[in-house]
Amino acid sequence: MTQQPAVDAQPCIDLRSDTVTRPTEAMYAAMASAPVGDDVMREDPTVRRLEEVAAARLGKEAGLFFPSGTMANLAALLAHTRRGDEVILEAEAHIYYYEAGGLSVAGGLMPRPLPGHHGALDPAAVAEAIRPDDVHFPRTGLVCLENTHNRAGGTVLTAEQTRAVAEVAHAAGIPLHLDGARIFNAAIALGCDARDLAAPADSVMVSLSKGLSAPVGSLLVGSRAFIERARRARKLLGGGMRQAGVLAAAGLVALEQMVDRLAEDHRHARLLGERLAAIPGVAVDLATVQTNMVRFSTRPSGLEAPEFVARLRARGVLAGARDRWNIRMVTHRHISAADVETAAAAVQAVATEALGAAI
Ligand code: TLP
Repeated sequence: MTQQPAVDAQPCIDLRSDTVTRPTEAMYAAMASAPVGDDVMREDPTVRRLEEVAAARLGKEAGLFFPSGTMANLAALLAHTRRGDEVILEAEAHIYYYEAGGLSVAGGLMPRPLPGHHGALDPAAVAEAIRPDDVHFPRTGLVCLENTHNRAGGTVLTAEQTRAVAEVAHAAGIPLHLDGARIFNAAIALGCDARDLAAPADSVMVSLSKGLSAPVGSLLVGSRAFIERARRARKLLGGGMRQAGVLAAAGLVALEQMVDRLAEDHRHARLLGERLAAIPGVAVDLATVQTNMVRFSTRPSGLEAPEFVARLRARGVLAGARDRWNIRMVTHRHISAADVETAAAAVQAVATEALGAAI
């Protein structure tokens, strides 16, 4: 089934995000029969198994289950840093852009955003940004990377790019946190093991609730000592859950059954990108279409992104306005090749209408 009921009950193709994916039948079945216990007391066997499986899949010692990626990132920041520290991150990083300023509000941290290229940081620029030991300066406490990079359009960082930044940070005694909400998309796109992408980082956050289709949940993985600090931070943030095994059960299915199929989402995004590239009135940089996202500009049509999105919605296609002139579309398990063609036709119709009105 690819047609979704929209908020207003019209059938629609929902390309707003891969977070809209619903649990699979196997997930519902696993949730119904999951052995559970009190996870704050570390007595939920299903959560414990999920944490072990996730840590092993990313090559780390231990894992910790969270209700959201935002909370897992924030707990990682709290566990790595002290109040007043500076955090180096890419200027459009999710942690900086979309997490309600949690690093400053809850962590007392100062962001140091650096411009990136396709989401990648220049190791030399990171080296330059690390503060010398001087009473005037905040202490540089952490460097963050994001793979895949959401606002750059779902672009991937290679293991080499990650390692180059890690080496600069580690040389100064600073840890590296990787927001790997979609690290499995990156691994599939690069044809490598997710462990290779995670290896240079001291901690990694991975989401189960996006393309992997679990209803809820993200994990933080790292060394045993780090995870114990993050456990305290999770409690502080209100993320200590009780019989969370009902959620973790779906997460196990996500890791076991849903990773390889991400390749299909990537093929559909590519198809969508190619279709959009041929439409007068919109512009897409195909170099950024590397995983399951397509970002395109509506500027040539003269129609601003929020209005473009509203007109797409009237045609049964849901997308997200990223800023004044850019729209993001995300492919996922509920989007077929036929849906991609329908969505591209809707973009063409809206763009043609806008260009016609401009004459
Ligand atoms: N991203 C969401 C929105 O918040 C924008 C989306 O639709 O893409 N890191 C990255 C790289 C993310 O893309 C997201 C979610 C998160 C962290 C936060 O995860 P959640 O939504 O579980 O808090």
